[in-house]
Amino acid sequence: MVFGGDHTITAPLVEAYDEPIDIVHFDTHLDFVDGTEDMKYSHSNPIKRISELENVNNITQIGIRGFTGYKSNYEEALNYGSNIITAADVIKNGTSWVLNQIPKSDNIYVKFDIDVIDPSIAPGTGTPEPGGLNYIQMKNLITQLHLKGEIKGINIVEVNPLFDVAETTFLLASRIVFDFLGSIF
Ligand SMILES: [Mn+2]
Repeated sequence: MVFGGDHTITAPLVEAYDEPIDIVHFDTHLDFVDGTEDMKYSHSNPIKRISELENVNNITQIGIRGFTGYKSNYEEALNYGSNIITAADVIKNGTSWVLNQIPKSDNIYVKFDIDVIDPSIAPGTGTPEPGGLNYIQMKNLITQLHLKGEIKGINIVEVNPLFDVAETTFLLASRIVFDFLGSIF
């Protein structure tokens, strides 16, 4: 379990595994911006970098929404074969449906960006977007992930205390960690 700040950190973390791995990615953003030669690794492209790794199989991206993505990145993620589940999909179809969309796996790596949660309860992050998941939806998803296969790791990113209100966001992030670990053990 690694607590990031900026989620640039996620691609090197996944690269460190020397076994096939499937990614479950909770985020507002696809993180599929390619970046430039002098900024190959940034907070906008960890999933793009992960998609280039030979040990990575399926990528499921959950909670996607908002104004900050480019159409070309969306198309690139689809062309790669990313399984994109929007926040609207989660709200419309429910968390059991979402869990059915995640393939069974021997090795699951979870990338958790706090901005997948609605900013009304998680304001302390750099790129908040309205229309996110609520706590119960997030809890249902995160505590049943282990039923899909062995959890190999989780990386929690983008909690920013400078933007937080009454410590709401970091308390929520730590609660999600407790829920997640509790469900596994
Ligand atoms: Mn994000």
